[in-house]
Parts: sequence; structure tokens; C-alpha cells
Amino acid sequence: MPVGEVLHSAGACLDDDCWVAAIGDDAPEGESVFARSLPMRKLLEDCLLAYGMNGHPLPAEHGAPVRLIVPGWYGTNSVKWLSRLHVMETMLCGPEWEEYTHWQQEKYRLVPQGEQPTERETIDAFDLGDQFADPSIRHPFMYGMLVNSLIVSPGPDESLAPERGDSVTIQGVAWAGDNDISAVEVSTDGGETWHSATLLGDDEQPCWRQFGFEWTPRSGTHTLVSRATDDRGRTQPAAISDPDERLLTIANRKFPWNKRGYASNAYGPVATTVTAE
Ligand SMILES: Nc1nc2c(c(=O)[nH]1)N[C@H]1C(S)=C(S)[C@@H](COP(=O)(O)O)O[C@H]1N2
Ligand SMILES: [Mo]
Repeated sequence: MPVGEVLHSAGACLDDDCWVAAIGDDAPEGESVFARSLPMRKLLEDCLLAYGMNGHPLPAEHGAPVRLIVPGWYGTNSVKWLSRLHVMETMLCGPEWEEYTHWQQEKYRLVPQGEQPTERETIDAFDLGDQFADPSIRHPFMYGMLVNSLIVSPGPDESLAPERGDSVTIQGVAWAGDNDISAVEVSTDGGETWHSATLLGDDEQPCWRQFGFEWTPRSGTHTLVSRATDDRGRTQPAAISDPDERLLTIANRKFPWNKRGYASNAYGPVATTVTAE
């Protein structure tokens, strides 16, 4: 069910610049409550309250009786065991909301080596790439996902035995948060050279794109890797930076190292090694 319908029938203020605190019901007595602040604009655009999954009631471990689904944003925003939606003017912050701020203000932020995030009342950019580009946001929040991709077949350490001269189909998926995928490239030599993959399926498909690439392997060991580009021209970086580089944004094809290892979309660390006979 669209969240907007519930907010509307409750007579809540639906102004674009409001925030909605989505509060979970899983905290033991006296511990920080799991809660996320989400901008009203996103909630009204495409967020859902889910009470079923694949035609069955929602299982307990996925948030029954009802959870929030925030499409295109990092999973942490999809609050499970939802007990309350609270419309407010700011994110959860300050002493008044003390029990509710831990997961919003301290965890699920990108923090470089040697720094501590400070509380924010509000921000104006949500896509993680846009937060990187906003100098007022030093420690970005885990909201809109960066462009990313994965090869799913062949699988890690698979041995391929194609007939001589036959090709193998490399298949994978790519996604770009609230943006669309515009291209995917595949490399069979660990990122030295790249080939355009074919985007499959429907480009109206909002969440992810499948891709394929026909490859005729020579015998030996190969490192397969994919990299996607979104419709704003942003491409996955190659590697994660060193902590002491203290990067605050993607630069020199490096993703900024952060304390909890969140949100990396670098293609290098997820390469797949396969052997062809
Ligand atoms: N109430 C509540 N909701 C939560 C969490 C939680 O700890 N408590 N974890 C979040 C995180 S970090 C993720 S990745 C997803 C995981 O959802 P899943 O278990 O359905 O895969 O739930 C999110 N929602
Ligand atoms: Mo998570």
C-alpha cells in the first residue's frame, strides 16, 4: 500500500520539505530504537507499506506485520516491524528524540578515518552521489544508492568447459538507485580492457537492469568484472581508497574509504575468477 494513502487518511501534513520518522518496534527496553528519517517527497513518490511478500504474508524476519519499503535506497531505510510514522520538520535529532537518533545520526553515515559525525537537522541532497557533491554534507547519510553492478554467471571459481570456439554468456545485474542504467561494460582481464554489454529487458523497469555479454574464452584463468554507468554519466570507480587518503567523494576512480565499509560501488573488490579448460 502506498505510504501516501496512510499519511493522507491520517490528515498528516504532506509538505515536500517535511521529514517522516519511521520507527521500528524491535528495541529491547532501554536500548536505542531503530528509526530512520525520510524526506516526505520520497515517501510520497514511491514508498510502500508491505504486509505480504511473493503472495504470502510477510515473514517475521522481514518485518511482519508491516514494514516500510523505500525503493532504490539502501536497505537500512526499509524499516521493519514498523510501529509508528511521525511527521516532523527535521530529521530525528536533539535531546527530545535521544532514544531514536542513534541509527539515524551515528550509524549509517559515511565517516572517514579519525572523524565523528555530528547531528544534522536537515539536508537537501539524498542521492549519495549528490551528497558527495555537496560540501555542506561532510558525513553523508545512507539514502539513494550509487550505480552498481554484479556478475552472477559464471559464478566465482567456476570451471568453464565450452566446446572449442564456443561462447559463454556472462550475465549480471546493474542498478542505480533512483536513476536509470545507461550502459554496462564487461572486462575479462580484470579491468584492463572493456566491452559493451547488452542491456536486457525493459528500460522502464524501475529497479534494476539485467545485462549479458557473449564471450569466447581462451583456456586459462580470467578475472571477470562489470562496471555500470547511470543516466547522469556516473560510472563505478575501480577501487576503494586507503583510509589515510581521507577522501570525501569518489576521486581518481577511488571510492572513499569509510569506517563501516558502507556503500562501496567499486568494481575491483567484487571481481570473479573463472577458469576455462
Ligand atoms: N526495525 C528494524 N528495521 C530494519 C533494521 C533493523 O535492525 N530494525 N535493519 C535494516 C537494515 S540495515 C537492512 S539491510 C534491512 C534488511 O532487511 P531484510 O532483513 O528484510 O533483508 O532492514 C532494515 N530495517
Ligand atoms: Mo543493512
